[in-house]
Amino acid sequence: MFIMDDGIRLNLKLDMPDRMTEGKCPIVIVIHGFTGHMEERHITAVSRTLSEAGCAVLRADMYGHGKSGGEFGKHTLYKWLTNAMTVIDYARDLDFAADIYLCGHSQGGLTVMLAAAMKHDEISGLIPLSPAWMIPEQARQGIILGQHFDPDNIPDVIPPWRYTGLEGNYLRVAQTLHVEDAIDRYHGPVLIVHGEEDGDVPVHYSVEAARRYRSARLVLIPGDTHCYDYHLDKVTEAVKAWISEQIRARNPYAGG
Ligand code: FER
Repeated sequence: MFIMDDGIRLNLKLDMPDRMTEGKCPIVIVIHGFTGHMEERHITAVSRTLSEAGCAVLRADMYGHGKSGGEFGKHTLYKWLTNAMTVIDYARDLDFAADIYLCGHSQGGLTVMLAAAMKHDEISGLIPLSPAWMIPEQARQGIILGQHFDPDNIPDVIPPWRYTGLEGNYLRVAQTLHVEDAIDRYHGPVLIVHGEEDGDVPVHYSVEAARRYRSARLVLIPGDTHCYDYHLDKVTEAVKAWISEQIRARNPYAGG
């Protein structure tokens, strides 16, 4: 289904939980990474696990990605953030939605970290998966996707690499974001999962984020990559255990 975000069409997919009691359930918004989309293997696996654990799951394609509107080359983190806020508002207005959780992978993990800070009063828990929260810091240092650029003279189009056509405005926006402030503004429970052999986002960023959040659990997956090529089952296991604890903690008298 599609919803509109100020003229941009956002592709959403809602899956209801396997079991539902009393007509209400938690809802988890799940956001893919840079160049990703909602049907990627790791996104669908985590979403499925959340449904099995009793959550409604709302997957969303962000601006310039998947089946949503906008051009890839014109996407920025500001656009993804306003998209995320629109999706959160949509979820909040669903009549079966109880608590709202956010989950995102990589650049989607960064997005949900920032969105949770903005909507800290509405978000019951946060699941950044291998979050790429170094993007703003590296944009200030002059690094993107492992390539160097002059951070004070940003080109109109980011020098060609694996992905073509990404405009310099992506970097100008990223340079303004300060993720530490966002971490400090969110006090709810957090689960961070990261593969120890991640070649795209170094694992130490998650160690640092988990230390900085007021209430975080960190699950590191030995031998695994950025998109969990080897141990996706360990990711879903960690997510299932954590979300079940959150649901139980918030509904102490519920059965099951
Ligand atoms: C970068 C490192 C990682 C970057 C993006 C990522 C755009 C994100 C990857 C992902 O979302 O999977 O320098 O710059």
